[in-house]
Amino acid sequence: MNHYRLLRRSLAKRLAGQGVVHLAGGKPVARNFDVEYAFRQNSDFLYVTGVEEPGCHLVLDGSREILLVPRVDAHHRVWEGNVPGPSEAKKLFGVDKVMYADELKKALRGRRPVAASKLRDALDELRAVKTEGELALMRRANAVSGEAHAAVMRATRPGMKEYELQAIFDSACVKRGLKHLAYPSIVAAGVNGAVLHYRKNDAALRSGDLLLIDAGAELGGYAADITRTFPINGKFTRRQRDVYSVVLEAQKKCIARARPGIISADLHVYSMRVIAEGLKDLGFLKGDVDGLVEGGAVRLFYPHGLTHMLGLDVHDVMGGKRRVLPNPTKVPVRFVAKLEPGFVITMEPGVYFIEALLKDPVLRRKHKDSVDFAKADSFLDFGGIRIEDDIVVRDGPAENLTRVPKEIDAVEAACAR
Ligand SMILES: [Mn+2]
Repeated sequence: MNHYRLLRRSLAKRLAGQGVVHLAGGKPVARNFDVEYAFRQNSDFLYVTGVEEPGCHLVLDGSREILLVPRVDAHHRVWEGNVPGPSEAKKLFGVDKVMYADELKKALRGRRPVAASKLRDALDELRAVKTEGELALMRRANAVSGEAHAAVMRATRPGMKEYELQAIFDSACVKRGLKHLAYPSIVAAGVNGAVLHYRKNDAALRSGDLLLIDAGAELGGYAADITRTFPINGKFTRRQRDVYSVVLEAQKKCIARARPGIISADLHVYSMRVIAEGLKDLGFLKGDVDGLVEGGAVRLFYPHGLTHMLGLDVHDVMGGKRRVLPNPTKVPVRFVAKLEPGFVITMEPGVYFIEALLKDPVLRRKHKDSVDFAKADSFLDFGGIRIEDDIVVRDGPAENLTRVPKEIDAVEAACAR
């Protein structure tokens, strides 16, 4: 409870003298008659309350904190069971006062609300730097999600379907009390690994192929976002090992460089350089590394970002207007910020053999001197490799929240049966 009160105080302090803060919690969304989508609380509301019930409001007026909860009738209790009433909610959530949600007008009467843009920016600024209370939740979300990844590696056999692995992941999280995933799981065997947002998860697993799984659960709304790629039959082939080593090297080097003051976009370009060098050594790329990065040839194999913020949203707030920087690099990057202690970010380089890019006639012409397309074409059955960990930027080396095996020997051992 202290943890949420601390965050409410920080928010109120940041907006002192600018009016009253009103945050509305989420409302249930109808799926069809009498059925609602699984409720997920609004992230800003969750951030300062920890309240996972729908239909609530928070009013912060100076140091006074009012939580407003829905007024429920006997009919509601028959169907939904008990909902904490005012006195119970006051104790449960540690606020000064609890009112009913239908009294919102009364709670706000005569008070000037903070401008929406000011409130947005204050929340973006605060949410970017995680407190120790938040980090404790994120550590646990990662530990449980990591155990679920290990369970998937252990259980994977040729002949299974992707959705069976999805079920193993879900079940491992739910069994440990984490009932909600942070995002829909990507479970991609073989060529499906080259579809960046693959969601079908219904193909059969073939011996000799790789399995890419990008999945994470959330705790108190805080997300884990983890990707591993491993051999379906438990042993990497030579060419899988070669490409995997390039991605792993890029990931480890970027984690080692993720220190306060580093600009995230520069780190992304650095990851492109490491991958360009690796793909050059393997014969996919030709020419000097600067040209491969700036000319975009490496993006044919690594077409996504290296990192994003992680928190209550899996692609979390980017830190508020104060932190927005012009992109200092020549490559398009969405997340451009100077890293600060307390940022939680992902590190997720990848290499893919994507038919839509490698067979594009315009791209083939443009990059004909930089890419060995005959060699790349021979890998169109390969799929892709991504390795993603979640790290906390610290004054010293980053803290890695993700403990799932990723070294080649460790992955093979985790897959052993
Ligand atoms: Mn991610």
